[in-house]
This record gives sequence, structure tokens and C-alpha cells, in this order.
Amino acid sequence: MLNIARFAARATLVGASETIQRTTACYFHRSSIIQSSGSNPGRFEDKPEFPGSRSQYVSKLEFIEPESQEGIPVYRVLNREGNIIEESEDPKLPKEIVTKMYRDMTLLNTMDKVLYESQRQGRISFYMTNYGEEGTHMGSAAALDPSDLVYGQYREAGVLLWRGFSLDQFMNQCYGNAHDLGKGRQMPVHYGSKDLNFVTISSPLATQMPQAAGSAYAFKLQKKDNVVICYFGEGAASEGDAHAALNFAAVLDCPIIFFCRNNGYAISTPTKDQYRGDGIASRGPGYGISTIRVDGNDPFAVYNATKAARKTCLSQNRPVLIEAMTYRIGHHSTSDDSSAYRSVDEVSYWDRQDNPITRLRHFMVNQGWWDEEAEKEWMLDARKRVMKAFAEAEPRKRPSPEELFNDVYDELPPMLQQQMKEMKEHVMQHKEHYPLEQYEKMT
Ligand SMILES: Cc1ncc(C[n+]2csc(CCOP(=O)(O)OP(=O)(O)O)c2C)c(N)n1
Ligand SMILES: [Mg+2]
Repeated sequence: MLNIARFAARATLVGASETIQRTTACYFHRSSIIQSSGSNPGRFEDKPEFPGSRSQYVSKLEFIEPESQEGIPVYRVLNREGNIIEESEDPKLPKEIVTKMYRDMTLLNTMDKVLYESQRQGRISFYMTNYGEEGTHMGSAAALDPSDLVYGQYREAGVLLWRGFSLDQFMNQCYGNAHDLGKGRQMPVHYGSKDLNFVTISSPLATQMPQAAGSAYAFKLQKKDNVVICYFGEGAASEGDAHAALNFAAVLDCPIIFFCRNNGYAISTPTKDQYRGDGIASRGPGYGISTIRVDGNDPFAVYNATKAARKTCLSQNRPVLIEAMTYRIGHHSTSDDSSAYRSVDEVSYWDRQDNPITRLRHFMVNQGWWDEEAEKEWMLDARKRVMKAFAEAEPRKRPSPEELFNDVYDELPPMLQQQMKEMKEHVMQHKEHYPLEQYEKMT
């Protein structure tokens, strides 16, 4: 028996060495068939054959110095005066679409003002504005199909607005009232909508990125005609999850648009303390991902880039990285005071000189589609709509405390049933400490 086992082991080893010999021969064959042409036929060209890189040998010691490389250019369609720079790049969007872009950008702006103030007055617990980044929202949202799946970070409310999330729904979420789709279980601005294919926002940075890559992989396996778009900030791009997502999507050829909003800051950390490379776009080629950098304050440039990226994702089944350069005009959130780390002059430059709303308005005025009167009328109307939704959401009752226990399990397990029972008994025993009249009734 022992001898048979020894013989079998030897036979396996011999088999293995034959395989190695065959593979090696194959490798040599591959390299040696590249015969040099010219005066010395038959001489074999010396090319590196290391697996996993495309390269050639050099005999001079030279490091790649990032500083000596040209910066990645910023693609623009509209200049700051709202004129098309290169006629062939004009997306030629119809008046209704451009007007919707503008109305949604300014409506978002108006909602931001009201909800920001509302937090300052103690009426809601938290808020984050989108000031200055409206062009990245509407430009990208307009280029997608509504059935494409969106993973946001938290500063992409405009994408939801474009898709039809109503002012009521925004307000209900921020007030965490009984009409909130998330039943008051999340902090304000953590929106989500199954109907609108917008995955609920999650606070821990970059967690949406590997999830989005996974969804795109699932789309590919299901042969769906849809892409996933994953928004993230340049700060979030420093998380390990960003690397995992980009590499996963590249290696598995997933139809996903990674949309980076580079707004200059991650709370108080400016980009110069965040990375040393040329923005986030410079990382794309490293992953083997098709990449473009666009002017995020130019909604048409963002639109063209997203539209083309979507096409690449679907026709070639591969990811695309878009880096949209923009600026966060507001404070990071209501928990932040940005005057501690940046100057008023810096902010007012972006607010006054390079603002996506102003740029689109210039374009519309140039086209004869908009004027002072239309502006005045619309801004009044926008404010009225926001105030109406605000006034309706605020007094609405909060969800029943029972909702704390629902929706994690299909059926409430005995342990949670017990906890719910104890919670109810406790609240009823100490009613005077709980403003129960503000909540929907418990059963
Ligand atoms: C894992 C993790 N670390 C830290 C935070 C705290 N945090 C919330 S937002 C933020 C900055 C993110 O900046 P960026 O990705 O550039 O997005 P922006 O706020 O500029 O839109 C930080 C550090 C967090 N939410 N999650
Ligand atoms: Mg940022």
C-alpha cells in the first residue's frame, strides 16, 4: 500500500513538472515570436513578460515624478458668461429640460435656506446644504435613466429632487414625522426612495461605494440595461472602501459611474491636506478605469460627461470615473462653522464669480428663455412651495414609538417582542415624562 502511495505521489510530481515545463515553453514562445524586423532578422526583441503589467525595459534610472506630469484638464461646455465654448459640444437640450434644471437648482437652494434656518431655530436637529454643487446634481441626474440606481453620500439632494422626490417628502424626512418614508429612524438629510431608485443615505463615509459596485455587478449578471451611479466626496475617497469599490468594479467590469464631487473640503480638511496627487481623477487610470474631470459648475459639461459615461458602462460593461470640480459654499453641516478654517473672500469668490446657478441663468437669458420678470415670479413661487411643505410637515405627528422595533425582521422575534412590551409598560408608567401627544398612538 505504502509503495502504491509513493508511486502515486511521484506520478503527481512528474505530472506537475510537465505542466510547468509546458507553461514555461508557452511563455518563451510568446516572447520569442516577437522577432525584430530590420537589419537583424531572427534576433528576438527583449520585452518584459511579467504578468500584470504592460511595459518595456529601460536602461536609465528614472523615477516617475508626479509633479512633472501635466495636470488632468477640466472639461467645460459653458463659459462663466453662459456661452457655449465649442458648438460641437452643445448638448442642445430642449428649453423644457434646461428650465427644469434651473428651477430644480433654485428650488433646492430655497429649500436649503429654509431648512438650514429651521435647524438654527431648533426646529429640526441637523441639516446639510448643497450650495454651490447644484450643477453636479442636475447635470448628472438629467443624463441618467430614472431606472438607474443611485447611491448617494449625503450632499446630493438635487438628484432626488430631479427624480421627483417632493418637497413634502424632503420635509417629512427632515422632521422625522409619521409621513417620513424612513419612519423617523434616521438623521435629517438621510433620504431614500425605493420608488425613485435612490438607496437610503448612510452616514459612515464611503460605505455606499462597495455596495454600489456590488449592485452594478448584479446588474451585469442579470444583463440589465441599467447603470449604477455612486456619488462620493473627495474626502470619502481617502477611505479604504473607496479603493475596494474602484478595484472591484474595474476587475469585474461593472457598469458603474463613480461620481466624485470634489468640493475642496472634507469638513475642515482642505484638499491639500487630503491628498498629494492630482485630485481624484488621477487615480482612475491606476485602476484601469476610464476617467474624466469636468467643471462641476457647468451643468452641461456634467450632463455630457455623465451621458457618455453611461454609454460606456452599458456598451463596454466597464466602470467610469467622473471627477466634478466644484466648491462647497455652505458650511459642512449645521454642526460646523467654516469661518474657522477659510476666508469670507474665498467663499464669496465661488458664490459670486463661479456659481452654477448664475452660469445656467446667463445661458437661459442669452437664449431668450428667461428674464428678470420670470426670475422674480419663479423665486416667489419657489419660496411659497417650500414654505407650504414646511408648514405642513412641522406639526405632523411623529411615528409611533413601536416603529423602533419594526422592519428589521420580517416577523418580530420573541426577544424584540419582549423589549417592545417593556418599552410600552415603561412609557405608560411614566407618561408625564413623555410628550406622547406628539406621537402616533401605540397599539
Ligand atoms: C467613516 C467616517 N469617518 C468620518 C466621518 C465624519 N465625516 C462626516 S462627513 C466628513 C467629510 C467628508 O468629506 P467629503 O467626502 O469631501 O464630502 P463633502 O462633505 O465635502 O460633501 C467626515 C469626515 C464619517 N461620517 N464617517
Ligand atoms: Mg468634499
